[in-house]
Amino acid sequence: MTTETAPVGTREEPSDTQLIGLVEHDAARDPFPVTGWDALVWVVGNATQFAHYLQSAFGMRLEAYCGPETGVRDHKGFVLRSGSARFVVTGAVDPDSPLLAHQARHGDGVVDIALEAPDVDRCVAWARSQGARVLVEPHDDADEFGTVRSATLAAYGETRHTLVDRSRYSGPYLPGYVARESTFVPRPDAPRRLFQAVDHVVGNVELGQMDRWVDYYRRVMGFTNMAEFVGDDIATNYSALMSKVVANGNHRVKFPLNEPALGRKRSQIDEYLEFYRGPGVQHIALATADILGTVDILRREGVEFLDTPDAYYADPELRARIGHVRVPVEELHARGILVDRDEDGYLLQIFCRPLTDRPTVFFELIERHGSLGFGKGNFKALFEAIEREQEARGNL
Ligand code: TYF
Ligand code: FE
Repeated sequence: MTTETAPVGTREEPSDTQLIGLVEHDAARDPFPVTGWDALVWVVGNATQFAHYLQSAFGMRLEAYCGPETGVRDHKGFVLRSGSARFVVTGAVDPDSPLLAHQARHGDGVVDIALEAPDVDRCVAWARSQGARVLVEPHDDADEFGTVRSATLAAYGETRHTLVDRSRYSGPYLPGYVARESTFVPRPDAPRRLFQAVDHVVGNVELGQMDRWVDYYRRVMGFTNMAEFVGDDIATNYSALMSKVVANGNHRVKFPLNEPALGRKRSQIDEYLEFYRGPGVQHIALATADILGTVDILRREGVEFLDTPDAYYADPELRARIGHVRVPVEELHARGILVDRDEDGYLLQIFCRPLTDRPTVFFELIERHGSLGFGKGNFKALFEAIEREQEARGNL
């Protein structure tokens, strides 16, 4: 009730169920029980500065660090948090670090979508029986804070899934990392956090490979299809991509998977695949309880968003379809925030421009009000906006 009229920046934080759309799930009957995200691990050209950007612009807080000062000579690692979202940003220190080869080929990006798994050995045994490639066998890492058990599976491209059980560990991240606090001082008017959780992580795969990867997540990880998809019909008309979504049992982990479609123009997915040199993470949707306040602050910090044309908000069909949302449409218009409604409720969303020098990975902000979808009603406006950017880059 009160949140309907609360001014920007003062809304109360909803539960995870409201925030990201959780469902009931019996983990005991799951062949591959995954309970949530553990971390998104990045490899970047300059971890020191990317970690600063995630703090200064996106309001994340530093929690842990590894590097030469802690005995790690190869690279630096910064562990950043916002609500339940954990990002680990790594970058080479040693000129011979293997991280440099990865960064040279792919640019800055997400290398590991690490998942929280209460029984790593059971997951790996199941995954192996289903034909998954096990990159790192289940093993323990220990220090004075206890033991972490983990293993790593191969996913699309060079992306990995490390399965992490930290139930016997009380340290700040992993053995090898030490607790470290932000030296960054938030502005006095800044909200406690700009986003609360990771909502979904999208993968781009090569032409004809989407169904193979959907199948992989279903067979190997016991994930199920969610209703939302972009099929052939939409693809050829305007989107130039096909998309399906898989989710784990409780829906905390949601993976939309895109492949390029042969449309009128060069697909945005092809642009990604060219610049990332293969499949990889395309966007990370960050769940926020106050997308208006968050966008205002991000814009003030110089974060750039895709433009939404005025015609989007003037469209009488949109106005009729979305009905009543928590703020007047003018408030969304002023910020370029998109809105979509389905049978379960509505959502607000907006997309950042690419985060790095290459036109590859970007963030989405999403505020859910019952809708479990991904903004299907916005696909046309969104894909047209992406195409305008592609054209400006000379890649259409
Ligand atoms: O995650 C989604 O499905 C939405 C829509 O290149 C989307 O955020 C799909 C593909 C794309 C950008 C956004
Ligand atoms: Fe998305």
